[in-house]
Amino acid sequence: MKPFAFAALAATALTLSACGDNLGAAKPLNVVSGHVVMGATPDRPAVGYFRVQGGPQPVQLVAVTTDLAQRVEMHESLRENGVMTMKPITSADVPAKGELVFKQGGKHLMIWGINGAAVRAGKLPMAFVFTNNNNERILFDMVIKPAEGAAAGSEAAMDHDAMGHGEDKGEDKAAADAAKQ
Ligand SMILES: [Cu+2]
Repeated sequence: MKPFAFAALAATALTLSACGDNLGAAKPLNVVSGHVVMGATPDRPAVGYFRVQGGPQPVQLVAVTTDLAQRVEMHESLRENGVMTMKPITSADVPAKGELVFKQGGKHLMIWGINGAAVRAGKLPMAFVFTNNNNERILFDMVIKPAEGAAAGSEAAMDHDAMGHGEDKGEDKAAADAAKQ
């Protein structure tokens, strides 16, 4: 093959692959939105909600962390025998080209002891850790919102310390919340 012909072919291949990438429009794995709602009182945990856009491959979200809070847990709210309960989860699936949503009444973050400076700044920088690429970490600043008016059924309205441990007080409250719906 003559050098000129080789160069021409290589250029064609480059053009095609660039074009293919554009047409494929494969969206990358990413955190696209998210916010934190403060607890009704300072000793109550805040809750976090967010949306993850799935990439070309299915992955799992295995942790959400921050340096500016004492503790973060992933939870899932469930209705069992008419009673809302919640339990910690260790991972959540992000389907390929789909999405993972943490929202009120479903999967959510519980966040204890958010740093006062972060609250005043109105944002909490968080790292989302996934199973792909040796635990890819995606950073996202969660907007911090004040406590809601303790809406029935919201995680903020629940007694998280009692949830899932069979304590009577929390379950009675959850049952009362469930009955209102
Ligand atoms: Cu919870």
